[in-house]
Amino acid sequence: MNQAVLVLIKPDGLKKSLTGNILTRLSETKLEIVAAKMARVSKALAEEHYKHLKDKPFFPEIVKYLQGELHDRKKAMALIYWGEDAIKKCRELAGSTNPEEAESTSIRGSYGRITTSGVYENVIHVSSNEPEAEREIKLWFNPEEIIVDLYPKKSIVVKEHKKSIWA
Ligand code: IDP
Ligand code: MG
Repeated sequence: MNQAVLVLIKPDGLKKSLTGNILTRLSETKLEIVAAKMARVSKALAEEHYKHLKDKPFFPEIVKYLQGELHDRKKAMALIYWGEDAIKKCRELAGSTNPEEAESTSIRGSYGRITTSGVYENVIHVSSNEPEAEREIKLWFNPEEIIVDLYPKKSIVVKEHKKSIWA
């Protein structure tokens, strides 16, 4: 069954110059990349992304982590992979949430660490199931940024909408 999955290269992955390595590892899946961008991560976006974890003691730290506040990098790379069993394939390559428990050859096992304050810095996010993938993809991307039609969309006419164009 074809699926879409959101993959984020988190700020530690960017700071450690792991983008190329991570994309190379993910290319083993033979999945198609249907969207990709560098994204600024506001507090609101990070809180919404991790809203299912808002009661956890580590919630404030992972919000700061995703925002880039722990790595002096206020950005993340967001990608959508699409194809057969995309979620399972990408999560397998990513490895377990705790980088110390992740298989050593997985992306998190290879590059992740646990900080002294206890945050699992695991370099990559992968959606955990189809409803979460849909929720996260709609949070991170607009329909026109994705080169295939993933979910129903609608056209609206926006009046006096301020936007930047090339000068
Ligand atoms: P996942 O990223 O493997 O789907 P989630 O449970 O969704 O794991 O947690 C989101 C992120 O929060 C993890 O990737 C990790 O960075 C962090 N995290 C999760 N559980 C813990 C924990 O017990 N201690 C510290 N950080 C954690
Ligand atoms: Mg998760």
